Amino acid sequence: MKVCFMGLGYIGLPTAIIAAKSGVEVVGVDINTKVVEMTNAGKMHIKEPGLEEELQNVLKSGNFKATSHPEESDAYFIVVPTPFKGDHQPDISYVENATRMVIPLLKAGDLFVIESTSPVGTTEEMAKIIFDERPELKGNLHIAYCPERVLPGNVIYELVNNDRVIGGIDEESTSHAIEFYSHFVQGQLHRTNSRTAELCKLTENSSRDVQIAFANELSMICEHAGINVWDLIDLANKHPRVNILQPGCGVGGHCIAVDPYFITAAYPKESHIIAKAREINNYKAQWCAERVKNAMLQFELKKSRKPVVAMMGLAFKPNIDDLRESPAKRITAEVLQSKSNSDILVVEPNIKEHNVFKLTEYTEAYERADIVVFLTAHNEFKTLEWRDDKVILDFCGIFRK
Ligand code: SAJ
Repeated sequence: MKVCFMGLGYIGLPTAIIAAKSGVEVVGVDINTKVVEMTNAGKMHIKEPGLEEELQNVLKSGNFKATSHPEESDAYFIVVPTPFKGDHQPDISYVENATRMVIPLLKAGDLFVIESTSPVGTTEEMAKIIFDERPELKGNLHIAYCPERVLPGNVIYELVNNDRVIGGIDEESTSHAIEFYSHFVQGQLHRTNSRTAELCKLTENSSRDVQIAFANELSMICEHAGINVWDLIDLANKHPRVNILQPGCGVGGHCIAVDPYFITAAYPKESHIIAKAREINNYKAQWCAERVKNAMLQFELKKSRKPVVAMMGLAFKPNIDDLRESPAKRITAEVLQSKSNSDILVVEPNIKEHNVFKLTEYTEAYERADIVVFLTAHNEFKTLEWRDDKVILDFCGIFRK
């Protein structure tokens, strides 16, 4: 069996490698020639533990190669980004372009699967585009949607072990897609239709966004009430049916901060909580930035000099080097732009250098700063001792019990 993965990004590349490892012949396609060259040279263009070694193994086995153009195969997987454009409307042009690239190669009996996070109805829309161009394939092509669910940093394990939801445009399509995924997925493969599978992916990430918004709202209430939010949540979670997530400085990354808009854009009148959660999580970052600027002002009034401020963490979540849609980065940029002339030290232990921010080593920044702002709960920061001689704004629970 030969399969073609359209897109060698954060999900496409690992999935293509794991599929090749299971014995399938895999062609990985990317429009970025640099990605193709690096991949064929056995070098990862994304950071994911253990994956480079797996890439080198499948290259050696002859089961995998990267290229810029799709090749005739038995199955095609669309794993390209679905960003949003102005006013939070989903942009499915990458999915459509990748689909159009494979249309001339399709033959009767082939499998066509979309994995990219997509608005409800996208799979049916792509099926229509395919059958408009190739009407003779109607009834002879298996088309399905199967969203990925892996957590960056734990991708190899989760690709194999997570359950998956698979929805075809008809029963036979679902069965064919399930058969393919059973080559390398050990988790359960759950049957549904394509529209339910599409909304299921959006629902998973929106659910997490709503739950984080609840924690973030509590953190702002606690600030006013003079209550430690971490203690409060720990205590509330002692109830057998309560499980509150953790507050932070907002929600980042390219999934949870994006996917809920695919629901709110399509169902604006129905999606109240989902829309509000996005607002709250975005507002939390703004609120944190205001608190930092306020602390700087207070310091200056009290001490009659500008404070040295340490902004601890730029990544969108702990212990990774990914700055995409990061609230920590947004807050740091806003504090830097506040033109206070204070000395602002930027810290991110997971990256060596950055083209915008001059980075300072974390222990040095902690030592030098008058005001320390914890934005991302990296493990390194948890080794630091609380200091009474500093103003500490702990937005991510570094010093929680
Ligand atoms: N966050 C909090 N408080 C928490 C948990 C997370 O503030 O208690 C913040 C993080 O700091 C981060 C953001 O939420 O800024 C998102 O981080 P995450 O670890 O919750 O999720 P992602 O974006 O890395 O991956 C998510 C996962 N989805 C769910 O857990 C429902 C993953 O399984 C998906 O595959 C991925 O999105 C995706 O690609 O859609």
